[in-house]
Amino acid sequence: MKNKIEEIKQQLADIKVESKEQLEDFRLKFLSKNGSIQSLFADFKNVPKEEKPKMGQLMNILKKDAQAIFDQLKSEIKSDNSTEEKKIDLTMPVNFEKPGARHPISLVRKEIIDIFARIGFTISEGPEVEDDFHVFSALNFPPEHPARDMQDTFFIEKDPDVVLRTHTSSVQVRVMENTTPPIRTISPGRVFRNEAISARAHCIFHQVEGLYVDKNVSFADLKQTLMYFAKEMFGEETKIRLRPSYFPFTEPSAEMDVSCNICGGKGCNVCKYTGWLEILGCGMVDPNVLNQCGIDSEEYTGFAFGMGVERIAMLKYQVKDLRLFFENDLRFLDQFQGAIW
Ligand code: 2U9
Repeated sequence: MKNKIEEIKQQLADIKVESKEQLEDFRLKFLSKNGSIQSLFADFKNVPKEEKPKMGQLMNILKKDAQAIFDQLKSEIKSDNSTEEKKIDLTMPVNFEKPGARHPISLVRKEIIDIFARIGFTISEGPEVEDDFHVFSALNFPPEHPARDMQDTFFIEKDPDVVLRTHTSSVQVRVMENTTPPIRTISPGRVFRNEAISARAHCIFHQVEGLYVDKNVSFADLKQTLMYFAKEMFGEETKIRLRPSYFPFTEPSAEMDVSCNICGGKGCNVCKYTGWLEILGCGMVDPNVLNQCGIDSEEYTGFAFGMGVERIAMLKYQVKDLRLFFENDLRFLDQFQGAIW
């Protein structure tokens, strides 16, 4: 009996357990009902009476030790396995570094572009540094118009013919110069005006302008196109109204308001209790402009419109100060959806 105990002790000292399967083998070999330690107890009756107390003690110690070794191995295998599982778990969500997101102006710009793209408008882009003709003369600005003044326009060289564009209409002038109607295009882009920076104005901002030139284009087409835009942008229940206005490049001209999407037209502090929000200017392209751009105003008519992207974004996101769009404070930018993938 003593030899058997020593033998089992040695086996316990030599054993190597590295997996759940080997742990189970260990349990079966030493601790189970048919295991070697239990069989010692079965043989206990054959131990001479005088040796029984000593042998009983040794057997109990052996059993306890074997159980302690088993428990220790079990806990080691468990923690080992859990780190291994973590390493290879392909279903775990990836721990991305913060990936960045689109700027609110980019989001709104894209939304506007998509709305017009759905009804067949193409996208046109052009230079930010322009000449006088494409920014002013072609668009019917008289020589003494205040917009041509240094107070309103940035000149970047001594040459008064080189200006930063004050609107993206210059892009559409270029499209008209190079295209035979029908023309259906929008021109999104950055524009520059020599203005004092405030909560409502900035010297750099973004516009989307639209132009449609074809035979028989009417004011009714303009109105319907803008109503479609307003409903897509601000919701199906949105109403529009057009107020007469003046621009050198359109005749007749109008400004468009949408019903306030905050109070539904009832009146609130966003719409200054009028129920309406001004969002864009528009009109029928002045025949002089068509002619200047090489399009026969006897044959073709057109409508045009223009809007400031910052203004639309301020209304959409309830932003009270335009300067926030230019500061790139992450606490501000983090509030907008629009991951970059
Ligand atoms: C061509 C002919 C006419 C574009 C137009 C407006 C009216 C307008 C302003 C809105 C806010 C500029 O960003 S803003 O300050 N724009 O009110 N823009 S009609 O008319 C054109 C464009 C191109 C060849």
